[in-house]
Formats: sequence, structure tokens, C-alpha cells
Amino acid sequence: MTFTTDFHKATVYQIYPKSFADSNGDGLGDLRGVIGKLDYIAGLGADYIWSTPFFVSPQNDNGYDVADYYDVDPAYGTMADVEELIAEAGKRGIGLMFDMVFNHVSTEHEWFRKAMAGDPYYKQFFYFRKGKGPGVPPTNWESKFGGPAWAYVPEFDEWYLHLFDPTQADLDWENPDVRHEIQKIVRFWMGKGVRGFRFDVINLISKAAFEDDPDGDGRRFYTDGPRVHEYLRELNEATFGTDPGIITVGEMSSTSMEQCYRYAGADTHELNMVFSFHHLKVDFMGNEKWVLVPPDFARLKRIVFDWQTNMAAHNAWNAVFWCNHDQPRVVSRFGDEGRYWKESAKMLATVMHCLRGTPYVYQGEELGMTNADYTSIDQFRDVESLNHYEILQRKGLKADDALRIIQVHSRDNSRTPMQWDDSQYAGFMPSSPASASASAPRHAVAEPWLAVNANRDHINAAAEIADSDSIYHYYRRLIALRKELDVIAFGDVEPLAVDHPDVFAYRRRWQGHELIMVANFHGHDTEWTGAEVPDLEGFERILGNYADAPHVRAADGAAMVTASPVSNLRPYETSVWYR
Ligand code: TEU
Repeated sequence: MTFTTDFHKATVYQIYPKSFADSNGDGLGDLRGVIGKLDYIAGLGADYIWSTPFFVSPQNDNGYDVADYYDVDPAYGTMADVEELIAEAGKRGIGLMFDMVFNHVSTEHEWFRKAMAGDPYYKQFFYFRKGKGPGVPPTNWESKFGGPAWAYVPEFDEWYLHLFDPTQADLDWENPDVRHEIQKIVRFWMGKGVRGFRFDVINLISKAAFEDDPDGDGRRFYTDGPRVHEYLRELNEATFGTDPGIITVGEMSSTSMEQCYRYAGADTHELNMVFSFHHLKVDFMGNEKWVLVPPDFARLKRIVFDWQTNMAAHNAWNAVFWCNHDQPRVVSRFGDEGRYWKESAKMLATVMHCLRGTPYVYQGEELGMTNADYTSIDQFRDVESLNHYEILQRKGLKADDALRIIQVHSRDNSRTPMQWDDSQYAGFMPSSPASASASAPRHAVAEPWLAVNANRDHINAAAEIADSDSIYHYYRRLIALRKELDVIAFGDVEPLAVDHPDVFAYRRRWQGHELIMVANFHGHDTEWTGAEVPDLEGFERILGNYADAPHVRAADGAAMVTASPVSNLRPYETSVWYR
């Protein structure tokens, strides 16, 4: 089978293995579970699977705390399972992208354990620094998960840096031995046939200086740091750059567009594309996520259009996405879980999938899966959510109000088990302990590690595969369209309706072809008038989320001709036009 090495036409399907499919009934998803679902992913038309980490890990951050990059965590399977997964995916034309967490390692990693034993060679793999005084860390920086970014080690009377959990110690990339170890890991997995890499928070690897931050969080000192581009070019040259068939994406935390022209420039020899998150902060207050703020639609559009047009102008490439394992479900966030569930999920998909960039579909997004339906803090598992639940209450919020914020923003919203069918555990694992496989380990919890959403009764893969009008089939169509129409992969982007309070619209142009995407982002009827409304003469409506083409009926019931078939839009209505 040949791979789609042209990532411009590819779509990536993201799997969070812990929540995808549990083959042995222990309540945790595993690699054999993924292997069993490869036909489903191939059926959707995805070209790559990005799996979040399944390397050996104490799982304090669900695998983003890696203790051994060369082996698989027994909870997920074995090396033989990974090899089989790569081979079986390959037979279906699907490449595996692995998730490389190189800003930090688990404090259970051999390097850190040796450092803690006092080995000076390994101490230099990390940032150990003296405090500013007794009990005072070297800087005032905050960890992304809450609390100080430094942990004290009494044996050394020193602190080590952890931008995330205290069990995730930051690696010192200035040390060339660290960089060589990282290159070895990437080459090891290339040797196993991996076709792509996602690099976790890769723009945080170069720290500028260890100084107090007047803003308090410290990000100005480590975001897009002074040597980050040098490090990436070096990694590229020493590893994946030798194989043009490998695709790479960098996860960029609070980055700027100017930096991304370089991270993801066609000729800059760093990465193929970037994830940036500015469009997913439109329901934050600045950088503060633990608040309840309605999404700012005008800002969302402005950010999307800015990135689309400027990245294109600088010959750089975006990853385009609404969802991942850190984000709430998009249909709950920007769409409607109720009456217009299906229409809004399809609308959101259309807005994203007709853009310039490589689309990423997060498991269950193609089914319109919603946020978790949890009503108690005990149902949440994510370290970040549990920390902030406490922090919010320390700031004076009542427990109920803190819970409400967690319900809206928790990363667990996207981590509930994949809904395969309407059975008790949604087909994520066998329904009752009695039917679980005899080979289940003795510590089997015999129920999913995170509770299944009750709406599995109608939101599930089996039901949607059987229904030709489902969200699932709509995603299949969008994924196929990108391969059929070069204008989607390569065309320019011209923003339309920029100031309209409801309409999201743009035009794409490529070699004489044009595509127009129009969407009503809101749950009420809206009108779009004026000179800017495109004349759709000669265009064919190739996709939409309402059965009939848009039109307005006159009082006598006859179809009324309006200035344009996209002038009157029903709730969450979207359509795509081509000529
Ligand atoms: O996330 C990086 C990151 O900064 C986030 O999106 C993070 O989840 C957010 O700041 C929380 O508010 C990556 C991984 O995707 C995430 O799952 C890991 O927890 C994190 O890195 C640490 O490795």
C-alpha cells in the first residue's frame, strides 16, 4: 500500500488510546483495541493516525509523563502490539504518527532518577537551580497545571523546573547530550516504520533566562525561546528530515504567528505544520481558562482568518482543528447539544475542513460526541481539573461554582470513552464484568476508567454508520472532498462576511476553480445581504447540512428568488459551493 505523502491533502485522525477501545476488559483502552478499529478509521478516509503517548509512564498526566521512550506501557500492550499496529495500519494506507514529549520527562525516567541519586552527568539533563532564599524558588513562575513551576529537593538544597506537573521535569535542551538522546529516540521509532511525529509543547524547549516575571506566569521566558529554531533545525536534519515521507506537527503553546512562519515554513527545515490555540481561547478571559465567558464569535473569525491569510502569505502550513484531548468537545462549546446537535456539528466540521491546512479529527468528533455529563467532581480524573477545582475554591468560589467551571473547561470532556454502540459501556469495553475476557489482569477495574456519557444511546458509531445522513458520513464526505478538489488543499483564502454577527464565510481560489463556504454559526435564522454576498451563478452546491437548498418561501408557498441562495440562513445552516 502506498502512503499519501502529500500532507496537504491528508486528514489525521487523533486517538487517545486510554479512551478509545479496551480489548481486555480492564477498563483502560489499549493498542489491541486500536488495531481492532483500524477498519473503522480507514472507512472514515483518514490518512494518518496520531496516537497520544503509550510509552512507559506512571500516568500522572496520562502518558505525557514518559518514563521510557523505548518501550510500551504494559497497560497499553507490548512492543509486538505496536509493531502490529504500524503494520496493520500500513496495509490500509494509514501512517502512524507518534507523540513525542521532549520538553520534559517523568521523574521516574532513568535520567531523572540518576540525577536525584546525585550523578552530575544526569543532573545536567535538567534545570536544577538554587532558590532565592530559604523556601523561595528560583523564580516566581507558575506551573501550567497550577502552583509553582519549581519543586524543592532537600538533598541538594536546589529546585528543579517543571512547567507542568511536579512529576514532569523539564529537560535542559542546552545540553547537547540531551539533544542527542532525543534524536536517538526519534530514529528508533523511524526504524519501526512510524510515518509522522507530533512534538508536544515543542516551542517551550528553549528557556531564555531564569528571572521573576512581572506577569507572574513566566511564559515570556520560555515561550518561543532564543534557541528553539536552531534546536528544531538540528532535530530535523538529524532525524525525520532524511525521510521526506514523514510528516511532523509541533504543538505550540501561546505562540505567535511570526514564529510559526518559521516553525512551519515550506523552506525553513523545521516542521511541516503547527497547532496553535488562539482560536480556542475565545471563551477565556485573556489567558485565563477557569472562567465562564461566552465565546466571542467576532474574535474567533478574526483569529482564524488572520492565521489563514498570513500563514499562506508566508508559505507556511497550519494544522486545522477544533478538538483534541485537551479541549472540550466542539459541539458543546460552539454548537448545540440539543435540538440542532446534528446541524451544528456538521456546520462546525464544514467551517474547519474547507480551510487551508491539514485537518485533525479527534476521536468521537466525527460522531458529534459532546462534553461529559458529570455532575460531581468525583467523576473527573484529570490532574489539571482536580488542581484547579481546589485553586478556584481557595480563591473564594463556592464548590458548585467551581464545579460549573470544571464542567465547561475540563480536559476530561474529550476523554470520556469512545461511543461505539448503545450498550452499557458504549462498546468501549464489554458491558458487564462477567463478559470481560478471561485474560483481563487481576487488577481489572471492570468498568471504564472514566465514565461513559449517557447519550451513547443515540450518539454512537453503530447508529451513525447505519444512517446515511449522520455526522459520521458527513465527515467522510469532507475528508474525501479534500482529496478530490485541489482548491481545498491549495487554494487562497479570501475572508467574507468579516463583520457579520452570525455568518462565517470564505472563498477559496485555485487555478480557475472557486469554492465558497457559508455558515450560520448561531442557532437562529440570519440574513446576509449587501454587495459582499457572492453571486453563485454557475456554482454547484456540493455539500450542505439541510436537505434542500436554501431559499425563502413567499406567503403563498411558492419559492421566492432572493439575491443569493445564501442570503437567508437557517439555524447553523452551512453550504459549500463550487465551480
Ligand atoms: O499540552 C500542552 C498545553 O499547554 C495544553 O494544551 C494544556 O493541556 C493546557 O495548558 C491546559 O490548560 C500538552 C499535551 O497535549 C497535554 O495533554 C499535556 O498535559 C501537556 O502537554 C504536558 O505534556
